[in-house]
Amino acid sequence: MQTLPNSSETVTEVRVEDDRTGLSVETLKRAFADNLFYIQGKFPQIASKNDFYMALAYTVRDRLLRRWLNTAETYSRNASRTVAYLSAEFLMGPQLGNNLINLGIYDQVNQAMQELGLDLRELLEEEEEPGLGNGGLGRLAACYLDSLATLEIPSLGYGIRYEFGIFDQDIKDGWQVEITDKWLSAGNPWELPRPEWSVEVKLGGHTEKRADEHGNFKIYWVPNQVVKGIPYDTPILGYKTNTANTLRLWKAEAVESFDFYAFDSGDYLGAVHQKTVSENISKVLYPNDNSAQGKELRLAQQIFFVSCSLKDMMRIMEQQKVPLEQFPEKFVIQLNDTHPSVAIPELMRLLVDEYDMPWEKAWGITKQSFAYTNHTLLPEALERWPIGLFGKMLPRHLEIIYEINKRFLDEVRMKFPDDTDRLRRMSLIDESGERYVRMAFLACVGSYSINGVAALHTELLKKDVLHDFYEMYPEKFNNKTNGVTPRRFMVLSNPRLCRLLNSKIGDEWIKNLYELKKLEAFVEDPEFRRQWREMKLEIKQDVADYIKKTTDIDVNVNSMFDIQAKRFHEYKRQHLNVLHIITLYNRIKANPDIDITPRTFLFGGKAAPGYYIAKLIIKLINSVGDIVNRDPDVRDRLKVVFLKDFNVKFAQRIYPSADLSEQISTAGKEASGTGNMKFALNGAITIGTLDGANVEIREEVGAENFFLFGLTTEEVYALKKEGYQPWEYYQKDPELKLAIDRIASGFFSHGDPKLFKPLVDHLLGNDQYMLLADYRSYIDTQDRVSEAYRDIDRWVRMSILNVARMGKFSSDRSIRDYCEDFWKVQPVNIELKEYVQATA
Ligand code: F58
Repeated sequence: MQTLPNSSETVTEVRVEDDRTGLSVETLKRAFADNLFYIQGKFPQIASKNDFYMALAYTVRDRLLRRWLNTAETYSRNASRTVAYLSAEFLMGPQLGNNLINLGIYDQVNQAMQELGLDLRELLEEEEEPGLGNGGLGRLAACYLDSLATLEIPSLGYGIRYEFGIFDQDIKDGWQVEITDKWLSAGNPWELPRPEWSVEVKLGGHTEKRADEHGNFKIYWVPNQVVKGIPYDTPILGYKTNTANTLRLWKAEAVESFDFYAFDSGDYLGAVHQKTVSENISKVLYPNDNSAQGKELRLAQQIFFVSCSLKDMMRIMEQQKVPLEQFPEKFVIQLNDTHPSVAIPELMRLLVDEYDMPWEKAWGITKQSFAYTNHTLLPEALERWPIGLFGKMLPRHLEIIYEINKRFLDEVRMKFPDDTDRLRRMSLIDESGERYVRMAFLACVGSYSINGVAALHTELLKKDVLHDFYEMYPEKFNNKTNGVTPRRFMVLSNPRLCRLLNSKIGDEWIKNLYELKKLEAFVEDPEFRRQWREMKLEIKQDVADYIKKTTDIDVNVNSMFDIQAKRFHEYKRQHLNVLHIITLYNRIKANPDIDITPRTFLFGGKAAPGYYIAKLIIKLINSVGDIVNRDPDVRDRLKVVFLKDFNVKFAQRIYPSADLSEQISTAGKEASGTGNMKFALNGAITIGTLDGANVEIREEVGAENFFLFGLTTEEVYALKKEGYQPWEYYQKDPELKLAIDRIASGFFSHGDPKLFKPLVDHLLGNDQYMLLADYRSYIDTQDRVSEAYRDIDRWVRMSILNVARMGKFSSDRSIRDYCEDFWKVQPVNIELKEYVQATA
């Protein structure tokens, strides 16, 4: 107890819960009612579910704001070294539930809502998720923001505030139909616009060499378009810390002066057109996963958010009085793949052209500031921009890239004299036909660190895709195996599992996932195994109810839930899974009394709208489901369900219910995978190839708790080299032949053999992803899976051990690795200033 200064009487200091910061049930209820009234302008009798959701979201946001402002103030006062995570995608998923968990008030809010006659779960369902990403890469960025805040690392996420995120998926007659995602239509309570920090970005035009006022010749860029970027900030709260970092997303708008000019000259329609063109930049997320799209608008998006973000960093430095020379000490810029790599010439341009810095000094700063993460080995996903298109939009950047390239090739020549072929291979400009800028090479030259996202992936980068760069700069290469946040993908999504874990090992694991190891001590406890089994059954029942409600299909919760949920791509081989389903079906048809382990096959995932074969695979799954689910011979032993519109919200629902996780990509194709981690953390057993992070998951959980099949990467390479003949596999294996023949004959397409012909032709033609080569191994392994599932006690042990041994795959571990290895950023503790009221 304190006395206030200058008080004559005894004054008692009483801490009163403020309506905007208090965390007790009573205060939360009061704040909620207040927000419903003053922000939504509604009273309970006429409020919609969305009004209630909004009132609650604002109640939670108020509590974030206090932490957020304290954090910002501390970073600003200390001029803390900061990670700037640049990503074209942040697949955040719904915010409310996660913020409740991280604030530690989920139970209080649940009770508050109950007392008000509302159901928290229904309100959570109400939130439109910000789907500002395609899949793994965008979701990884979101997990990393959660871990950065939890580990109290000063950081900023920079990206684009797309008006339309990833499309919603509907299924009509078995086909995918895309619907625009209108995530902002009901308003976004989590963001704060910051128009005072808007910046301008130039596009197009040409460059001129002119003397400045001192008679020195300089390059001037005369653009033909200028757009304004307005930052929208979202607080990112760590788990049970006071740290709330910022996700800053840029929205494109027209620059007023441009409109005025056109209006003045009487070109009204021209002015309006100009405005639309500018706003288009942040209109829509490109919906491609693992393929680059060489579109002008995409390049405009990249330079737009990158330029806005760099200028924002410079503004922050100025405000904190950090000299520009110290850019690499103040910021480390992590490039999430090559999409933001145009930041390298843009930083050069800012330093050289706008701050008059000599080239050598600017280059020294630049190459100490950037670090590059590669996420793919697929050649079609490696970005390259045609010189013509690039130069038209970014004439000055192209000149800068030429200069970087010239100096870089001199370096190569020094290190490898008389190796002209190497110069051709390593040039930042691909001159083999139409000329292109190679963005991955630019990222390698301009960064001090280059990392892959799983051990195997990094090795393949060094050996293959970036081999020349590895020889040139071996010290730059390192691995950072991906991870996922246990807050969203366990605590929030799987409360039943968490309760069981907490009852045995406490809740330390939420911050230190290696603590899960302690579970191993209970694996021999039959009562614990019974609880585990019961828990899984309850979760499966929930999902079964959801399936019934959304598809009207009955599924048997005692059957094995065999799930493949991820983007659709041929290399991920959802169609290999289908070949297994058809094989089981054929066995039943040949022998209706066959003893088969009942399975429910669940699929979820979107296909890029322009990727025909991927969409045809979705159609095939639905067509096979139509036949199998209705065939009386099957007697409910097999069910095939395609669950539409797989997104973050839906992922959280489905991962906990899996018995078997399908991670069946062709070896050497999946950089890491992160769904594989989410399934295993929720107790699914993996059937998988030695690809991406599967290799490390198997290492951790033990070979006996993982179903391995298929060719290794070396075997894939070798088989390709010796001339792979899929036809031979087809001819040799009667089960394989029958499965493919059934598809080809029109058995699943009302007798129409044409429908799936393109798919069959791919498989029997060159079978790029080697399904036929892996088929037999996959089927035999699936037979072992079925066998194992029959011994449910053995299965439960495997499931427990999977969870117990997955500690490595927390995104906290990944982020710690980044920090210690090359970010060199320290945690900063945030003190919460108390709100104190005094009464006599
Ligand atoms: C994914 N890449 C990898 N790219 O495929 C996956 O193995 C890895 O786990 C994940 O990154 C995280 O490291 C991926 O999702 C994209 O979606 C890009 C979007 C923009 C166009 C090019 C592909």
